[in-house]
Amino acid sequence: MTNPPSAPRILILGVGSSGVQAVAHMCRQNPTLDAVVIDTDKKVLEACGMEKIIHVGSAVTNGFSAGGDVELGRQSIEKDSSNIRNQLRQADLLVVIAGLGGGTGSGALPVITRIAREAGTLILCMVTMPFAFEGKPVASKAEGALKKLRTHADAIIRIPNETLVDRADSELPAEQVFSRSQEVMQDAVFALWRMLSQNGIYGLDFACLQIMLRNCDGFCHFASADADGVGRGDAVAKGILSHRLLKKGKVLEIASGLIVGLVGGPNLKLSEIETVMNQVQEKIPTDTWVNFGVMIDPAFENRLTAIVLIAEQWKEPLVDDAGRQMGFTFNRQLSAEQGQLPLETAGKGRFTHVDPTILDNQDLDVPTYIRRDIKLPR
Ligand SMILES: Nc1nc2c(ncn2[C@@H]2O[C@H](COP(=O)(O)OP(=O)(O)OP(=O)(O)O)[C@@H](O)[C@H]2O)c(=O)[nH]1
Ligand SMILES: [Mg+2]
Repeated sequence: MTNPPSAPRILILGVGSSGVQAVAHMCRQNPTLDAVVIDTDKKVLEACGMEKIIHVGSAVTNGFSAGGDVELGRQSIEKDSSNIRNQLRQADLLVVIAGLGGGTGSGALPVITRIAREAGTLILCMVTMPFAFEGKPVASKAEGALKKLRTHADAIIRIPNETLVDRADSELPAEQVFSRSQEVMQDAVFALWRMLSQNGIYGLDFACLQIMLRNCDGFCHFASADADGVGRGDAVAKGILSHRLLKKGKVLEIASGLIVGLVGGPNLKLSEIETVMNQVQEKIPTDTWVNFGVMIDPAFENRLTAIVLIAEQWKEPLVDDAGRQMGFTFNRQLSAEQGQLPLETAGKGRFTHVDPTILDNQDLDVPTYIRRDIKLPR
């Protein structure tokens, strides 16, 4: 699954122990995926079987996990940020995968997304939110990280662990339930790769994705449905409209942007494409930005798969890294123009009384984008 030369480079980053495991699982299914895993926990990295691993924070956690401490997770990644920056150099799209609620993933993700934004990379985060049984402190750590992520990520797909289980599932082996989030993320990653790197008969490309993600300024939702044989168009549409991850179709009603990718065999009919698209279109607001693509894959024979990526509107104000509210307002009309992050100079905090680093009459302690008055796009 390496990206063809003309295709955008998609880099998958697994962060923190569950992020490492999810990405290692994907790479076992498809070893050519371009992926790197990052953790504070040496044991997890050594056991994951991945080729590209980055161990962070050896001076902070001594090779152990961050033990649920978000601040230790943040410090660990800050100390090794140059390594991360190097990895991001050639990526057009960064897909960051983590479980929020622990120390490493929750502390590192806001830093990683900041670095990626500075590099101009399009950033999609896919994160699981804790089970209710993990308790309130874990939930609030995850929510805190999510708020910070919003500053720099172009889009975030949240997968609440709770939505992956029905009460009727409580007798299932835990391992089976836990691995469901890995499967959801894997479906989304493989679908994205297919959409962006294969030529369809009706195309979707990186620019479509970029326009939607850069303008959506909100949470995204992903779902896929699959059917075989006669009536497959109708079955796929019903699968999407009743999908658990789309809150049984309710998410479609608040979509501000929607991408639909259909993959079928050589006998895919126009009427089947219409069946899926019409049923989905009936559920979304009339001003939703919609784009779709169709791909023919001989291996699909009588099968039809639909994947949908839905951008939801943000309802809450943006906050910066320090948790302060920012004045960015969302323009619902999707356009190819980028907005700007309304960043202001923050105080130097505990470094207020430290001598500045002056070179060529410039204070290097002031971030470059402020010194040079560079507007950061979002
Ligand atoms: N669905 C699912 N979620 C998991 C699994 N393991 C962990 N999580 C979730 O991910 C969150 C973070 O856990 P980890 O990834 O282990 O934490 P970490 O980022 O490595 O942080 P530290 O271990 O504190 O350094 C947990 O609170 C869980 O909600 C798993 O196997 N399946
Ligand atoms: Mg861990």
